[in-house]
Amino acid sequence: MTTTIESPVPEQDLSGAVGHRFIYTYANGWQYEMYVKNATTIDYCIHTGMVGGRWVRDQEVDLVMLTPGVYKVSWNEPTGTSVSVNIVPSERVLHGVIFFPRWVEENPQRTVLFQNDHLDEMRAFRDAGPSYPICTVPEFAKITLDEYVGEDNEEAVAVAPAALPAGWANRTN
Ligand code: FER
Repeated sequence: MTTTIESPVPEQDLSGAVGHRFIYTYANGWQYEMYVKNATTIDYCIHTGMVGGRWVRDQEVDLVMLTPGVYKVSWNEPTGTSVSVNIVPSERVLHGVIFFPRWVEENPQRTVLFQNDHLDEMRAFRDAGPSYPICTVPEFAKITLDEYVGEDNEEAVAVAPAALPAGWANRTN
């Protein structure tokens, strides 16, 4: 169905994203893993890069289908970092834009932890700043794994990246 001014939202089918685990490597070498837990929630872990070792469960996100097979996931972290990721699983293409506040760019290691156990601490860092200038990181990534593990699977992202079995992130399909 075509969209109109009055009805600009395409009919939504999130089935190519919800319940999927994506492992991908950005052009700058950073390797990430995102589990789309349901239509409003992701769990993720960061294998390598500026904040490699960081992991997060139950991050609320906005997830939409732009056109069949093309998804967009956007959210704001308790740290103040904002992220928007476009995912095209059939092409194994992903594009992410990360907007880091200044304090994360200056001290990335402060965010390398299991964030769920440090939410108040992250909000305190966010509020202390500095926020600006924002460090914008726009990068394409190659999706190396797209694995359906089911919706609301609490086992999908359940341990620190360092505790995963050897070779976990290098599985491809
Ligand atoms: C991603 C890019 C950035 C992603 C998560 C982040 C799960 C999170 C960054 C941060 O909070 O440090 O593709 O996917």
